[in-house]
Amino acid sequence: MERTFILIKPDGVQRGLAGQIISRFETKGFTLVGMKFMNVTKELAEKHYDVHREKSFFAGLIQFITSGPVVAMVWEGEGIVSSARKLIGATNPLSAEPGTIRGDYGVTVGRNLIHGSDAIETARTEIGLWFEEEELVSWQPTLTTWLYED
Ligand code: D4T
Repeated sequence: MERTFILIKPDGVQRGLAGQIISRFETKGFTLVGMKFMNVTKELAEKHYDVHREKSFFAGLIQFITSGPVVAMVWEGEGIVSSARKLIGATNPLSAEPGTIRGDYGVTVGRNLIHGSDAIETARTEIGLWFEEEELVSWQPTLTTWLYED
């Protein structure tokens, strides 16, 4: 089953939106397999956003991600990588559709609440960066037969 890495950023935590954001993934029918509440080191933040190292917003982004606790999660489900990106919405919350997390709760790109892996391969890399294998819990929700056909 496909997995993705989801991060509730410091603004999501500070604004008390963690529960509502988690709820979106639960009610969609996805399965939580890993979760931790943590501060992010500069080293981890820089590795996570390595592709943006040369961008003008990189320093501000690292400062923001390390500014307060985050909720790091791994979720599982059929087609979850692209589906999670749809639930999250466009990078700029003002362009994100109403009904998406960023569309409903955010107003600026530098405070866009949540991160989700953009591809299956990226998800694998990010899960490996943020979690040890033993921190992930493989389990079969009893609801599965009501979410998936045989
Ligand atoms: P993340 O990676 O946080 O899920 O965001 P996206 O995948 O939707 O968008 P991204 O990689 O292009 O941007 C990464 C991160 O940088 C912030 N950002 C982005 C910013 O502060 N200023 C900017 O101009 C851009 C483009 C927001 C998300």
